[in-house]
Amino acid sequence: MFRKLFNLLVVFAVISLACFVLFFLQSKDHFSFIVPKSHFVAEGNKVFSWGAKQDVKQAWVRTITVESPSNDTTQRPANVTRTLGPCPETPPNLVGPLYVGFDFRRTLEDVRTLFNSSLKEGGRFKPRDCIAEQKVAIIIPFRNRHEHLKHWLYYLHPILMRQQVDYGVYVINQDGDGVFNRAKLMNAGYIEALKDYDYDCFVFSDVDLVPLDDRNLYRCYDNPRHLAVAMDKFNFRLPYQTYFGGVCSMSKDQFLKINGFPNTYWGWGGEDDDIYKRVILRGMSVSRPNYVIGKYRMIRHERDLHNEPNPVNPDKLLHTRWTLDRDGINSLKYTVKAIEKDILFTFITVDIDAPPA
Ligand SMILES: [Mn+2]
Repeated sequence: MFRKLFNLLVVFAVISLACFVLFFLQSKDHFSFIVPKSHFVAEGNKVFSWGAKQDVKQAWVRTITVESPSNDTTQRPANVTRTLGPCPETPPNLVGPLYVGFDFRRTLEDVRTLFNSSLKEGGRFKPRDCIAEQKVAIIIPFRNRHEHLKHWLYYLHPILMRQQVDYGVYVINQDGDGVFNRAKLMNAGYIEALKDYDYDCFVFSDVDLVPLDDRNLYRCYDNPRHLAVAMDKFNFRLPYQTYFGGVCSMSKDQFLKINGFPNTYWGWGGEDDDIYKRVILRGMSVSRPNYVIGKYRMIRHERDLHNEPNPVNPDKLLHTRWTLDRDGINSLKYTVKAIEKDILFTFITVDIDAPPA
């Protein structure tokens, strides 16, 4: 009697063990509970362990070389000119939520090594297997934030590649120690990028903002778009409904419709609200991704030197309606001091005639 029961128990144990093993082998995804999700980094359409640095490096390279596997690259005979079709409406290799951690040991040289083979001088990229609908210039107003730029480049390049964007990265560096002017630098970036390539879409991004979801597409829409809707700094919410700071995109037409950005907001604050007002005053609305896709991580930092909140700026906002037509891209004056082409970005130093700090 006991023997029979024992045998039954053994058989049962073996069967459940087999089921258990089968269940795991069937779906690799179930392993993720063994290592917490946050220890994974999503790259390409695979998920790699963040552990060994060498592995990650290899992974990046592999992801880039297999861009857009939907096209039958293997079937194509060599030395035959390919006729490329338009890129699909939804990029096929997006992975969704991303792990973003800012590893201080990472160097710019590391980042260069990663993307050397996939980028062209000046931080330029084009999808290899299809023709992107838009040509996008990414404009980053900048001064003394090399530490942030390195992280931005590390995260954004692979995201933009997966998004199949035909893009270039322009870092607009304010020359000298005068008062900072974010909006004027972005205006200069618009003009300088157009000297380089026939861009029809512009994404203006702070150097310290990294998206946490690659479905947040860096492209232009029917209306000016605000991309940074859920920053960790603001508890993943909009600080206020009309907030337009951090990252936004505008087509060339939309940008010209609002006469570009104001040149007269020196120091911190106000310029983003002025831009929002320009958009509304010109009869457009603001498009946004949802709170899931629109998540961002901001690199923590101290307030910059010579970029103090300017008490004059809030008052200026009352006059946007009247200043819009004469303060903007049509009144912009600056001097280019240097243009340096890195493999990861184009670095343009401009003198914007800043008042002394
Ligand atoms: Mn910041």
